[in-house]
Amino acid sequence: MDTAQRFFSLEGLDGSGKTTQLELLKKALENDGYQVVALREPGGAKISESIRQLLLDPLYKGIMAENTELLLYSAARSQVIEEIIKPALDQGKIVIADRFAWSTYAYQGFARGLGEEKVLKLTEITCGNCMPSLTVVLDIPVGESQNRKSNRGTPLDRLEQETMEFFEKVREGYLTAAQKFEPWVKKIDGTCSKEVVFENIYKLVKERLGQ
Ligand code: T5A
Repeated sequence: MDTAQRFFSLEGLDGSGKTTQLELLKKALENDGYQVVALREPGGAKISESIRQLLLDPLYKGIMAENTELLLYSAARSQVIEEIIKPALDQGKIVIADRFAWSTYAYQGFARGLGEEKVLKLTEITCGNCMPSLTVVLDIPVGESQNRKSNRGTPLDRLEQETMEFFEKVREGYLTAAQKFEPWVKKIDGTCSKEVVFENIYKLVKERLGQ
Protein backbone atom coordinates (compact mmCIF):
# COMPACT_ATOMS: atom_id res chain seq x y z
CA MET A 1 0.00 0.00 0.00
CA ASP A 2 1.21 3.50 -0.86
CA THR A 3 2.24 5.14 2.44
CA ALA A 4 0.10 8.24 1.84
CA GLN A 5 -2.94 5.95 1.71
CA ARG A 6 -2.59 5.55 5.48
CA PHE A 7 -2.60 9.30 6.12
CA PHE A 8 -5.92 10.95 7.07
CA SER A 9 -6.96 14.39 8.27
CA LEU A 10 -10.05 15.90 9.84
CA GLU A 11 -11.03 19.46 9.04
CA GLY A 12 -13.75 21.96 9.79
CA LEU A 13 -14.63 25.15 11.62
CA ASP A 14 -13.58 25.56 15.25
CA GLY A 15 -15.73 23.32 17.41
CA SER A 16 -16.87 21.16 14.48
CA GLY A 17 -15.94 18.01 16.41
CA LYS A 18 -12.51 17.14 14.98
CA THR A 19 -10.86 16.33 18.32
CA THR A 20 -13.85 14.25 19.46
CA GLN A 21 -13.79 12.26 16.21
CA LEU A 22 -10.00 11.90 16.14
CA GLU A 23 -10.10 10.10 19.48
CA LEU A 24 -12.96 7.81 18.39
CA LEU A 25 -11.25 7.01 15.09
CA LYS A 26 -7.89 6.30 16.73
CA LYS A 27 -9.52 3.88 19.18
CA ALA A 28 -11.50 2.10 16.45
CA LEU A 29 -8.47 1.67 14.17
CA GLU A 30 -6.36 0.40 17.07
CA ASN A 31 -9.10 -2.14 17.83
CA ASP A 32 -8.77 -3.21 14.19
CA GLY A 33 -5.08 -3.93 14.85
CA TYR A 34 -3.46 -0.82 13.35
CA GLN A 35 -0.77 1.27 15.01
CA VAL A 36 -2.01 4.84 14.95
CA VAL A 37 -0.27 8.18 15.42
CA ALA A 38 -2.70 11.03 16.11
CA LEU A 39 -1.61 14.65 16.14
CA ARG A 40 -2.97 18.16 15.99
CA GLU A 41 -1.99 21.00 13.71
CA PRO A 42 -0.44 23.40 14.26
CA GLY A 43 1.55 21.24 16.65
CA GLY A 44 2.40 17.57 16.97
CA ALA A 45 6.14 18.15 17.47
CA LYS A 46 8.04 20.33 19.94
CA ILE A 47 9.02 23.07 17.45
CA SER A 48 5.53 23.02 15.89
CA GLU A 49 3.90 23.38 19.33
CA SER A 50 6.09 26.43 20.02
CA ILE A 51 4.99 27.95 16.70
CA ARG A 52 1.36 27.16 17.66
CA GLN A 53 1.71 29.33 20.77
CA LEU A 54 2.90 32.27 18.65
CA LEU A 55 0.08 31.78 16.16
CA LEU A 56 -2.79 31.52 18.64
CA ASP A 57 -1.66 34.11 21.22
CA PRO A 58 -4.31 36.92 21.32
CA LEU A 59 -1.43 39.31 22.08
CA TYR A 60 -0.65 39.36 18.35
CA LYS A 61 -4.21 40.18 17.24
CA GLY A 62 -4.04 42.96 14.65
CA ILE A 63 -0.22 42.78 14.63
CA MET A 64 0.70 39.51 12.92
CA ALA A 65 1.04 40.10 9.17
CA GLU A 66 -0.98 37.80 6.91
CA ASN A 67 2.10 36.38 5.19
CA THR A 68 3.77 35.80 8.55
CA GLU A 69 0.72 33.81 9.62
CA LEU A 70 0.75 31.78 6.40
CA LEU A 71 4.46 31.02 6.68
CA LEU A 72 4.30 30.12 10.37
CA TYR A 73 1.50 27.58 9.75
CA SER A 74 3.61 26.16 6.93
CA ALA A 75 6.77 26.07 9.06
CA ALA A 76 4.95 24.21 11.84
CA ARG A 77 3.65 21.72 9.23
CA SER A 78 7.04 21.23 7.61
CA GLN A 79 8.55 20.24 10.97
CA VAL A 80 5.83 17.78 11.96
CA ILE A 81 5.97 16.16 8.52
CA GLU A 82 9.72 15.50 8.73
CA GLU A 83 9.89 14.65 12.42
CA ILE A 84 6.70 12.68 13.00
CA ILE A 85 4.50 11.98 9.95
CA LYS A 86 6.98 10.58 7.41
CA PRO A 87 8.75 8.31 9.91
CA ALA A 88 5.39 6.96 11.18
CA LEU A 89 4.12 6.24 7.66
CA ASP A 90 7.44 4.57 6.78
CA GLN A 91 6.98 2.30 9.80
CA GLY A 92 3.58 1.21 8.46
CA LYS A 93 1.54 3.23 10.95
CA ILE A 94 -1.65 5.14 10.26
CA VAL A 95 -1.42 8.90 10.82
CA ILE A 96 -4.49 10.98 11.66
CA ALA A 97 -4.12 14.76 11.79
CA ASP A 98 -6.55 17.13 13.51
CA ARG A 99 -6.24 19.79 10.74
CA PHE A 100 -3.61 19.85 7.98
CA ALA A 101 -3.07 21.70 4.70
CA TRP A 102 -6.78 22.21 3.91
CA SER A 103 -6.98 24.48 6.99
CA THR A 104 -4.46 26.78 5.31
CA TYR A 105 -6.51 26.65 2.11
CA ALA A 106 -9.71 27.66 3.96
CA TYR A 107 -8.38 30.06 6.63
CA GLN A 108 -5.48 31.80 4.88
CA GLY A 109 -6.45 31.22 1.24
CA PHE A 110 -10.17 32.06 1.50
CA ALA A 111 -10.81 33.88 4.78
CA ARG A 112 -7.62 35.98 4.83
CA GLY A 113 -7.96 36.40 1.08
CA LEU A 114 -4.40 35.31 0.22
CA GLY A 115 -5.80 33.24 -2.63
CA GLU A 116 -5.93 29.62 -3.67
CA GLU A 117 -2.98 29.77 -6.03
CA LYS A 118 -0.51 31.12 -3.50
CA VAL A 119 -1.59 28.67 -0.80
CA LEU A 120 -1.49 25.66 -3.11
CA LYS A 121 2.00 26.64 -4.30
CA LEU A 122 3.22 26.87 -0.72
CA THR A 123 1.50 23.58 0.15
CA GLU A 124 3.44 21.93 -2.65
CA ILE A 125 6.70 23.27 -1.18
CA THR A 126 5.74 22.35 2.40
CA CYS A 127 4.17 18.94 1.89
CA GLY A 128 5.38 17.63 -1.48
CA ASN A 129 3.56 14.34 -1.86
CA CYS A 130 3.05 13.94 1.89
CA MET A 131 -0.66 14.76 1.70
CA PRO A 132 -3.53 12.82 3.29
CA SER A 133 -5.20 10.29 1.01
CA LEU A 134 -8.47 11.39 2.59
CA THR A 135 -9.53 14.55 4.38
CA VAL A 136 -12.96 14.62 5.98
CA VAL A 137 -14.51 18.06 6.43
CA LEU A 138 -17.02 18.15 9.31
CA ASP A 139 -19.39 20.76 7.98
CA ILE A 140 -21.38 22.83 10.50
CA PRO A 141 -22.98 26.29 10.17
CA VAL A 142 -20.96 29.19 11.59
CA GLY A 143 -23.67 29.83 14.23
CA GLU A 144 -23.30 26.26 15.55
CA SER A 145 -19.51 26.68 15.69
CA GLN A 146 -19.96 29.89 17.73
CA ASN A 147 -22.39 28.13 20.13
CA ARG A 148 -20.05 25.21 20.71
CA LYS A 149 -17.12 27.59 21.33
CA SER A 150 -19.04 29.66 23.85
CA ASN A 151 -20.34 26.53 25.66
CA ARG A 152 -16.71 25.48 26.11
CA GLY A 153 -16.26 28.41 28.53
CA THR A 154 -12.52 28.92 27.89
CA PRO A 155 -10.95 32.13 26.50
CA LEU A 156 -10.94 32.46 22.70
CA ASP A 157 -7.55 32.28 20.96
CA ARG A 158 -6.43 34.81 18.30
CA LEU A 159 -8.05 32.99 15.39
CA GLU A 160 -11.23 32.21 17.31
CA GLN A 161 -11.69 35.96 17.90
CA GLU A 162 -12.24 36.58 14.16
CA THR A 163 -15.59 37.84 12.79
CA MET A 164 -18.62 35.86 11.59
CA GLU A 165 -17.79 37.06 8.07
CA PHE A 166 -14.31 35.55 8.37
CA PHE A 167 -15.75 32.18 9.44
CA GLU A 168 -18.32 32.22 6.63
CA LYS A 169 -15.38 32.50 4.23
CA VAL A 170 -13.58 29.65 6.03
CA ARG A 171 -16.66 27.48 5.51
CA GLU A 172 -16.83 28.51 1.86
CA GLY A 173 -13.17 27.50 1.49
CA TYR A 174 -13.85 24.04 2.89
CA LEU A 175 -16.94 23.54 0.72
CA THR A 176 -14.94 24.61 -2.34
CA ALA A 177 -12.15 22.16 -1.47
CA ALA A 178 -14.70 19.34 -1.12
CA GLN A 179 -16.09 20.18 -4.58
CA LYS A 180 -12.82 20.74 -6.41
CA PHE A 181 -10.61 18.15 -4.75
CA GLU A 182 -12.85 15.11 -4.64
CA PRO A 183 -11.95 12.28 -3.86
CA TRP A 184 -9.17 13.56 -1.55
CA VAL A 185 -11.50 15.91 0.32
CA LYS A 186 -14.97 14.79 1.38
CA LYS A 187 -17.60 16.74 3.29
CA ILE A 188 -19.92 15.18 5.84
CA ASP A 189 -22.69 16.71 7.97
CA GLY A 190 -21.08 17.63 11.30
CA THR A 191 -24.41 18.57 12.90
CA CYS A 192 -25.47 14.90 13.26
CA SER A 193 -24.91 13.13 16.58
CA LYS A 194 -21.30 12.26 17.48
CA GLU A 195 -22.12 8.58 16.85
CA VAL A 196 -23.50 9.17 13.35
CA VAL A 197 -20.61 11.49 12.43
CA PHE A 198 -18.20 8.79 13.59
CA GLU A 199 -19.91 6.02 11.57
CA ASN A 200 -19.64 8.18 8.45
CA ILE A 201 -15.95 8.97 8.98
CA TYR A 202 -15.05 5.36 9.83
CA LYS A 203 -16.79 4.08 6.70
CA LEU A 204 -14.84 6.50 4.47
CA VAL A 205 -11.53 5.67 6.17
CA LYS A 206 -12.08 1.90 5.87
CA GLU A 207 -12.93 2.31 2.18
CA ARG A 208 -9.69 4.24 1.64
CA LEU A 209 -7.75 1.50 3.44
CA GLY A 210 -9.30 -0.93 0.96
CA GLN A 211 -11.54 -2.75 3.46
N1 T5A B 1 -5.55 27.33 11.49
C1 T5A B 1 -5.01 26.08 11.59
C2 T5A B 1 -5.29 28.16 10.39
O1 T5A B 1 -5.74 29.30 10.33
N2 T5A B 1 -4.50 27.65 9.39
C3 T5A B 1 -3.91 26.40 9.44
O2 T5A B 1 -3.19 26.00 8.49
C4 T5A B 1 -4.19 25.59 10.59
C5 T5A B 1 -3.60 24.21 10.70
C6 T5A B 1 -6.15 25.98 15.45
C7 T5A B 1 -6.57 27.31 14.87
O3 T5A B 1 -5.66 27.64 13.83
C8 T5A B 1 -6.36 27.85 12.62
C9 T5A B 1 -7.68 27.19 12.77
C10 T5A B 1 -7.96 27.27 14.26
O4 T5A B 1 -8.63 28.48 14.51
P1 T5A B 1 -7.42 24.24 16.89
O5 T5A B 1 -6.74 23.82 18.10
O6 T5A B 1 -7.47 23.31 15.77
O7 T5A B 1 -6.86 25.70 16.51
O8 T5A B 1 -8.82 24.73 17.30
P2 T5A B 1 -10.27 24.30 17.05
O9 T5A B 1 -10.60 23.80 15.72
O10 T5A B 1 -10.96 25.53 17.51
O11 T5A B 1 -10.40 23.09 18.04
P3 T5A B 1 -11.59 22.75 18.95
O12 T5A B 1 -11.08 21.73 19.91
O13 T5A B 1 -12.24 23.96 19.52
O14 T5A B 1 -12.63 22.15 17.96
P4 T5A B 1 -12.88 20.68 17.47
O15 T5A B 1 -11.71 19.82 17.77
O16 T5A B 1 -13.34 20.73 16.08
O17 T5A B 1 -14.14 20.26 18.33
P5 T5A B 1 -14.27 19.31 19.61
O18 T5A B 1 -14.23 17.90 19.23
O19 T5A B 1 -13.31 19.80 20.65
O20 T5A B 1 -15.76 19.66 20.00
C11 T5A B 1 -16.15 20.96 20.41
C12 T5A B 1 -17.41 20.86 21.27
O21 T5A B 1 -18.48 20.36 20.47
C13 T5A B 1 -19.03 19.17 21.02
C14 T5A B 1 -17.92 18.59 21.91
O22 T5A B 1 -18.46 17.78 22.94
C15 T5A B 1 -17.28 19.86 22.44
O23 T5A B 1 -17.99 20.36 23.53
N3 T5A B 1 -19.37 18.28 19.90
C16 T5A B 1 -20.61 18.10 19.46
N4 T5A B 1 -21.78 18.59 19.87
C17 T5A B 1 -22.90 18.18 19.18
N5 T5A B 1 -22.87 17.30 18.14
C18 T5A B 1 -21.71 16.78 17.70
N6 T5A B 1 -21.69 15.94 16.67
C19 T5A B 1 -20.53 17.18 18.38
N7 T5A B 1 -19.20 16.86 18.21
C20 T5A B 1 -18.52 17.55 19.15
